Amino acid sequence: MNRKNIAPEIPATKLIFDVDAIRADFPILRQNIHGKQLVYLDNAATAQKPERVIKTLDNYYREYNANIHRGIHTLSQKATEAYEKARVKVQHFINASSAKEIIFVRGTTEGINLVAQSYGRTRLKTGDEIIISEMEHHSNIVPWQLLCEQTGAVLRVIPMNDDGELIMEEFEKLLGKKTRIVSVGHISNALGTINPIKKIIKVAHSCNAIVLIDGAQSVPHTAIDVQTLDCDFYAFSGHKLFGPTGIGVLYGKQSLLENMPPYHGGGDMIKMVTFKKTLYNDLPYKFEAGTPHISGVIGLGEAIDYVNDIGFDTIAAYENELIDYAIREASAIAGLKLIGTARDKASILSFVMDNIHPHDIGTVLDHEGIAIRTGHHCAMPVMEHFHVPATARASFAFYNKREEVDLLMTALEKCKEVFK
Ligand code: C6P
Repeated sequence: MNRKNIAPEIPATKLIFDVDAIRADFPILRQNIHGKQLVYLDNAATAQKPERVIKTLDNYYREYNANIHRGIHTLSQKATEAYEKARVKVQHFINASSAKEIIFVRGTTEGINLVAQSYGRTRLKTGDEIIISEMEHHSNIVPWQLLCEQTGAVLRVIPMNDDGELIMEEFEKLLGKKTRIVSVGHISNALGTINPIKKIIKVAHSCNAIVLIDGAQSVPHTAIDVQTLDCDFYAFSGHKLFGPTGIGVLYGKQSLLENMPPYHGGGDMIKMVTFKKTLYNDLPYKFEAGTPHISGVIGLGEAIDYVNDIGFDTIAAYENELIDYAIREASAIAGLKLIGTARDKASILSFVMDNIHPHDIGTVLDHEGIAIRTGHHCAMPVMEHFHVPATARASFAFYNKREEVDLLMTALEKCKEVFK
């Protein structure tokens, strides 16, 4: 059966920017894997880094590596200035009202744990309720389970339908006087679903619950305005946003952060220490104990400049076309079932194939030079919902091309041949 006869043609008319020029910014993409041109479709796990970011890191270590907020010497001042400049870039990137609301953490995971332990542990008591959803990443499940064990709070879960969309009526039924925290993902890493977070935040606030948004999968694809959203906390990771690994951001409303105790103790988060009493530093330093990931922060700032230069209107328009194309092409492969068919969907194509384990798909694809992720994607409850042990997941960035989608589809047909 010829797929091309089935898949409706989508004209590549609106391809807005020069994707080849963009690809030239990413040196890692210029390599062969098993003798084939690399097709990198594992962007939801981590995105590749543009030359600018790599050069910024290189420059930092060559020219002004020093500890920050401590030294009177020139290098330390230079490093401190670059670090704090990056904080302001992040502030503007998500439209926070103050740089004090930007806390540098290791990633989304640490951001969520910080809120659970600092906000949650000091406020929640037995019988209070925390609402998450069935499609959360483990990073947005386990920290709340730990908090429940510590406080006696109860975890409630918004169910999803078989397209992988949250059932909003069920969410509203779960909400009540006992709800203290609602924590949901903006975009599901296992399904690609874009959740209606603005509505979730509004409804949760009407019950006086605070809302944390896990933005790990959304920041690379869509502009974020935390003030318009009115979320209380927003967490994301730098490495999915074309920046370094080991650095991430927790945004929190200043009024909340001011009243939260430190998460970690150590250097830089204090004003004064005696054995009797310690005075904590002001925001945001109260939450940044110890020497931070200085190069990571500076590199993240450069990554933000890079995506801003392309612009989210352009990115979203291009990526929407690409995912639509990928969905239509994949739907035309007999024996392939998409997992996650929400109406609002971002750049993630999760699927299973008849009689072929996802890990085998991943292995065959790797031999074709195509990198995808296979497994439960740290979202085991999603796998349980769809009664699958794992899925194969191709995830796209703005440097991916239709030709790469075509190569993926050809390789999937090859998988069928290999395992028939
Ligand atoms: N998802 C994926 O392949 P960290 O590891 O802290 O940078 O991000 C954790 C995280 C939290 N929430 C969501 C929605 C995520 O997708 C992730 C990371 C990767 O899907 C690695 S498991």
